[in-house]
Amino acid sequence: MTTAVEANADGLIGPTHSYAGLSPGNLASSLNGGQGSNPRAAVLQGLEKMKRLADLGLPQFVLPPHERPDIPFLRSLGFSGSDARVLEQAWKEAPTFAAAACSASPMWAANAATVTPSADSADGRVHFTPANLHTNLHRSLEHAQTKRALEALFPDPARFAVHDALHPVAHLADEGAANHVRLCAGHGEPGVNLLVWGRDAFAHWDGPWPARQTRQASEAITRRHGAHGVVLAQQSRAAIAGGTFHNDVVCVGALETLFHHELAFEDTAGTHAAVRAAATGFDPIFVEVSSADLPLADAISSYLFNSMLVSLPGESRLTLICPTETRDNPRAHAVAQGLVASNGPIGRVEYVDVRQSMRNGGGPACLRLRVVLTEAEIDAVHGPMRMNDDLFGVLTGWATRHYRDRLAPADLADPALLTETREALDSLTAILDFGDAFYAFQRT
Ligand code: SUG
Repeated sequence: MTTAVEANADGLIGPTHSYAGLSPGNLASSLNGGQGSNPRAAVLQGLEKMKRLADLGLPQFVLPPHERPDIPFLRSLGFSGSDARVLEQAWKEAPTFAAAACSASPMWAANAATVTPSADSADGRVHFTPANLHTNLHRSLEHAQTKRALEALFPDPARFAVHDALHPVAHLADEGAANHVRLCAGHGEPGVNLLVWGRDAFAHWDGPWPARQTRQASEAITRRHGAHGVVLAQQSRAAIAGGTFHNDVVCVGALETLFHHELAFEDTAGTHAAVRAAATGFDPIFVEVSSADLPLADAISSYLFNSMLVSLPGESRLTLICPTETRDNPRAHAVAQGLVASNGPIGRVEYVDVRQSMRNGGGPACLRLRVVLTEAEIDAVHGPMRMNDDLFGVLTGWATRHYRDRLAPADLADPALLTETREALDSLTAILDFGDAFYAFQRT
């Protein structure tokens, strides 16, 4: 039996972090659209969370922000001249595209890719498919740079396979690991890969909000990864209608435990049965929270389930790492306390402050990509991207130097922000040892 651990790779929040109301069906994004943001507080909150996980004994990696505003994208729309002029003209003539080009959305690394660990893949490598994020314009700009970042972090093709995103078309709309939960007896043992899809690519979709993941995308990913232990389940239509734009808003799992809201799946009994049937060497434990105990609206506003469920070294029960919004919601807090008191699989609940991200619908679970790695695989990862006390200190100083502590929506059009962002990213590539051709602006 191989031993392995569940590492996390978090998206470092970028200097253009803002609230632009870009994601219909994500209630926090719509509610806070147009408000001012604090990119410096945002990145520091993200860094604190990464440090906390590293201190708890789990390998933690950093994924770099993308280049924003995305000038190459705006040029592809026909804007020309200097970069400053491209930005100015785009904001004047096509403000929706300009706003999309400025979003710091790559911070939500749960949407970076779907990952199949080596214990579950046909060729014994760890497989990654960057998500095409086809449903939202601003997010569809991410996958090529995400692939570059994953190749930087996982450079050895003998151990890691970083695929292209699926063909970017509505039939294959894919949102990555936000709709994937892996259950297992131990991280290094074969697992059950539960993939949750929102709509069938060839059926009419008439929900009030987009269903972002197609069944066909999930199938294609597991096929190209040669993934074993696959269970496909339909996300409940009611959950999507209520604002569950990804399954990870109402469901999280770790080891044998699947923790979810009553309304997570269209067919809960069928999903449980299929997970049980696919599990080899363990009995899955389902911890289901009823709508009576926690109405869906509270589950979404408190983000109880958008938490990190982790197995910490030396602890027999799991720890749930929730956003402070969970503690602030009396019903969600009562459920969290009940879990700990119950003698069930979750023995501890901790809280982290990621308020800046939360206001765009991104909780602790959204900010991280889980990657199960063996010791040998960890040794093959690009070391400078691993969080430790030194990197935490360096990145905290870097963010404090380069990030604004206030950003109004109109500031996104400021050409000085473009210059500041590039300076920050240029210095980041030196810190993370990427060479000087990682970003498009460095290659031109
Ligand atoms: O895709 N919000 C992101 C939040 C992603 C959360 N991820 C997971 N649940 N895994 C989204 O909706 C809002 C950007 C804005 O409106 O400015 C945004 O993209």
